[in-house]
Amino acid sequence: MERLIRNIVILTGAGISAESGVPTFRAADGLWEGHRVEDVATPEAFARNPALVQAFYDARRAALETVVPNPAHIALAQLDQAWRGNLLLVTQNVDDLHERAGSVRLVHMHGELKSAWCTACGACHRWEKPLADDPPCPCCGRAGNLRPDIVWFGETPYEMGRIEAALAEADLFIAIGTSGAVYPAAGFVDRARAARARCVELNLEPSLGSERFHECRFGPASVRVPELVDSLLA
Ligand code: BJW
Repeated sequence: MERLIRNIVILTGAGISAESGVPTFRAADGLWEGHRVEDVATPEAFARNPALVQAFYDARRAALETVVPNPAHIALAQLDQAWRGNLLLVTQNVDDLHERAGSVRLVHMHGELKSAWCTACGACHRWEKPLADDPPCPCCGRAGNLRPDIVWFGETPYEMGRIEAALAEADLFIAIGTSGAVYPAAGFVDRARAARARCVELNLEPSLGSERFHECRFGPASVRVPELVDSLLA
């Protein structure tokens, strides 16, 4: 007998924002073209050359103003609004397209471009301006300590307790547009399987973890996600 679906956990990666014009990480022409992302997205790389890293994130933060949510973000927001059971949308993305589409039950496990944190006092601030000119922290007033609120390699992702709790109760786990190259997110499918959830992957092509899913549907997120949401709400 098929299990009744009440609790849904959705994991999104860079692929869901690709059709909005936000580059992915590991494509041939991706964001870190010519570099291994594991070598550059680290606290050590920031310590070596803070000006370069700040300029890179300033440019990506500014570029958010030129992109809009696509039908995949919009469909997930409709699901969030209509679904009466538990739902948690966990995004690895640092863009703000899920919230601009209207998703509310949302966790940014790898941080956000539009947030800055002060390494002197620990405060986090919503941030839409550049950081390269070393502005003072609005909380402690000290300059030169604000960094992008991005989870780099070796740092702890946000809200892991909430995510683990949702995975332990999941009936349905859906991974969308993620390569399965980065842990702990790449291991969520195993947590969901341990909870006996049905696991569905939506991706343009097979990911590193495809064989761990019960079902894979290949194609652009802007098509596959609205299809799946329609079937869940039918
Ligand atoms: C489409 C599409 C379309 C295209 N439609 N699809 C084992 C267990 C735990 C940790 C580790 C482990 N082994 C190693 C680690 C450590 C490390 C790690 O994973 N290393 C790997 C290299 C092996 N992980 C960490 O350090 C993490 N922290 C950590 O583990 O702390 C310990 C801890 C764990 C748990 C609890 C408590 C403590 C931190 C990882 C931080 C990752 N940060 C980054 C960079 C941010 C900087 C920046 O933005 O510039 O986050 S890495 C980068 O990769 C970014 C992304 O969020 C992340 C995932 O990438 P994503 O989204 O999958 O993108 P792509 O480009 O790889 O794939 C795109 C996909 O879309 C492809 O599949 C396409 O086919 C598809 N696609 N167009 C549908 N139109």
